[in-house]
Amino acid sequence: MPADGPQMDDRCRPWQNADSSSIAKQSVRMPEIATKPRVKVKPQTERPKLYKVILVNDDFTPREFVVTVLKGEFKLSEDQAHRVMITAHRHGVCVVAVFTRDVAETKATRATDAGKAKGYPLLFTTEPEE
Ligand code: TYC
Repeated sequence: MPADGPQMDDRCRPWQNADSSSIAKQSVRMPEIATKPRVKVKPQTERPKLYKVILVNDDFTPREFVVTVLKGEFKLSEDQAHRVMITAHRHGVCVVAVFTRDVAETKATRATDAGKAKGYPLLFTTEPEE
């Protein structure tokens, strides 16, 4: 072994290879322009996905109780709550409102549980917006 320590074999230094036609030499050349500068700025905040809370009709829950739950849990006015209730009653379902996933699921569960506590089959579900 030489006095100044171990030596690299010439094959480990392709940039010093005497053969100028070798692919090895070309592959280590730095590009003249490394990267194109980014012009458009990516928005730093992405809008969260939204979820619909859906009121499902049934034959047993009293209309006025549905209205009370809609006013209490979803902060609808008497008029808004009555319209949502009557739409579900006539069509089977009605979208109550849209929220982020956590809020939608929490409100749907609380509203469904309010019916359950009174022995009613009242049901609120959630589904992602398109
Ligand atoms: N259909 C119920 C009745 O006639 C009232 C009702 C409306 C229940 C909407 C649930 O999501 C509902 N008493």
